[in-house]
Amino acid sequence: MNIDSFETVIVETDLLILGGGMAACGAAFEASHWAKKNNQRVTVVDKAAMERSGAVAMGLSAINLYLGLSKGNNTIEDYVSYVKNDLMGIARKDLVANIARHVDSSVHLFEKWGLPIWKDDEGNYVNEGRWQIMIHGESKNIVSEGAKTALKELGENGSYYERIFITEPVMFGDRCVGAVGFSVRENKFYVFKAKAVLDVMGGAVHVFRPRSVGEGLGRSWYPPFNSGASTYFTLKSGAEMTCQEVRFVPVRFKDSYGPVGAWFLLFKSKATNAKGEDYMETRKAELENWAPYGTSKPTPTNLRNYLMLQELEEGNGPIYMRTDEAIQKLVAEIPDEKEAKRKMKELESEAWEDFLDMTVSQALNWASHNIMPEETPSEISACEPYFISSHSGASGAWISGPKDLAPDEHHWGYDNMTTVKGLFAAGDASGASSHKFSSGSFTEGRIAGKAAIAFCMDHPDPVDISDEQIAELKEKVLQPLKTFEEHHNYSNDEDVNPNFIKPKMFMFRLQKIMDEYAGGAAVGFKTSEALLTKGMEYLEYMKEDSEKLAASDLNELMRCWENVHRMWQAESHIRTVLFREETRWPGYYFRTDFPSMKADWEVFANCKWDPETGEWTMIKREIL
Ligand code: SFD
Ligand code: AMP
Repeated sequence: MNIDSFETVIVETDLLILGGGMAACGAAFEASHWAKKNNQRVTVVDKAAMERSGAVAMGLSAINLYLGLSKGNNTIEDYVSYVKNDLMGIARKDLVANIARHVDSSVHLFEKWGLPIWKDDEGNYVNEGRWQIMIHGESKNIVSEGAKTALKELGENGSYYERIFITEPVMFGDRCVGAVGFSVRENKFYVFKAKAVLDVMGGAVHVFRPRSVGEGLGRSWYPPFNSGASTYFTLKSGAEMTCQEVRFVPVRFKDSYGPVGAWFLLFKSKATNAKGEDYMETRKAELENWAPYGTSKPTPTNLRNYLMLQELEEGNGPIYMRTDEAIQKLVAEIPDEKEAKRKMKELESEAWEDFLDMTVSQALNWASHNIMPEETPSEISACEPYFISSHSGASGAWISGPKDLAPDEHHWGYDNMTTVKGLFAAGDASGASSHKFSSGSFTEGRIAGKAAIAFCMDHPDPVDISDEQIAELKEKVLQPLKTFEEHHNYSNDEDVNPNFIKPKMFMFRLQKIMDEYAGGAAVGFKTSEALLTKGMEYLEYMKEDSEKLAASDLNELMRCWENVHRMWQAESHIRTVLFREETRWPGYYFRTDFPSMKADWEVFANCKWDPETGEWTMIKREIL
């Protein structure tokens, strides 16, 4: 592919929203409202089609954040302490409270737009758990339609671009003034000029070696197409990051990655070892070692994992989700035989719908193994680590909180602005505000979208990006195509060539390093300074070899950049796990050289990369 054939497309806007997922749709909806009032332009850019992009591409079976404030079911303080406890004390109260106070209105919006939410006989939402309500799957179609409609109502001031892969931030001194990327369908290089940029490109998957292999390769819980673009974008702009060590290791139905929440919360199911013992009971003494968080209810997600890992280490696997016992128990509670039969039918369909709504491959796994959940338990296991701050992880950008809730140290002008002027973040791209899920990410996008429009109005001057800057970035972004073009005839197999490395091979090597040295699934999530330092050594070679990535077409060009983004996520993770000299989230990772929690590490571990010097700085930030 001849890179000279690439046209350069320049798009000017006011607010540039990078990503087309839940947070992006919230931002597009809210920002369009304020942009209309103030004659501002809003542009959304997604690497895929918004109806089917991001983590909610397959649909969801529940909305995992709804407080029911108007009904007095819960208070914002309840939710803040729940999140702080689940993350072993490490959370920004101001950010979590800001999302919690607005999220119910977003859910009501989804319902108004047509999302079918389960209702009981009195018309109340059916709760899966204290914070979670059940839905019938197709939320992303409905939410993206709402966002696109809002943009259309802006007329020519509203636009969205799909199938554009964003790679780099564009800086003007200490301010972010845009982004560059390329079409994954045509030979076009895109330059977006903007007064404010909102990074909402999701989390990172496949940084660690996945459990799935061969015919199952690519199967994961969080989507493989969220590849760390958010982290790379904010790091490269020089923004401060937080909680890069706080990965999320979800426990899932084995091999097909089906979620467990509905089984534990709605069906009240138990998980046991192969002998049928409930390890959350038999091992609860261990939780004392992680007080006060370990002894609070519910038990933090990582500690639920940890007790299960101890069972496996002692050879008591496999671990089973007792779907059979759960359903039979619910049916046994109904004395009337006819009513009990009707309930059994209802529970069977709810059990299958849970996965057909969200993780179809789990339903396929059951079908292909002749598993009837009401008769046969299913194996569950801890997956490979993910970087997703909207669930029970916390990694993302360090952002400004709301003036009325944040301590002075945590507010610097505009809600959700990073430490880089004009650059905002939300959803999985912003850190230390866990358990926001689809509804909370949408809501945080709304908060950031409104604040970013205010920033645009306070900075009315058009931004400029020089032709030299554009030429330099175009050269860099398209380099893998040039490398392939120059060398692919050297050998008779396009994938084996001493002059370059193909993206898939590059990814396999990165995943191997992270799995073996940074505490992946293969080593029981254990690591130490010695292992991490060795891992960093190998990452240095990866950085050198990334200069030799080769792409035979646009799809491989995207794969090249996805893996460069993953490599940066990997580095910020290793550096921060090294920096935090304690073990705070056993079940996510365990430092064998610092096997317990320490009071002097009850802080945020932040990091920063300096675009001028290429130096990394590690920073401790107080929990306020
Ligand atoms: O229970 C670029 N999530 C669930 N949330 C719920 O509320 N209920 C559930 O039931 C949930 N379950 C669940 C969930 C996720 C997954 C994968 C499964 C099951 C199987 C979590 C939510 O999905 C999650 O919290 C939000 O979606 C996070 O929102 P956001 O906006 O931070 O991320 P996104 O939606 O993935 O969007 C990212 C967008 O960025 C685009 N993108 N665009 C341009 N250039 C690039 N380089 C880009 N890189 C990425 C993507 O295309 C996407 O549009 S349960 O199991 O947790
Ligand atoms: P998951 O299916 O693991 O993605 O979880 C979905 C929702 O249920 C999230 O809000 C989890 O925090 C919650 N959840 C899952 N398992 C449990 C459990 N054992 N106890 C309490 N909450 C849980």
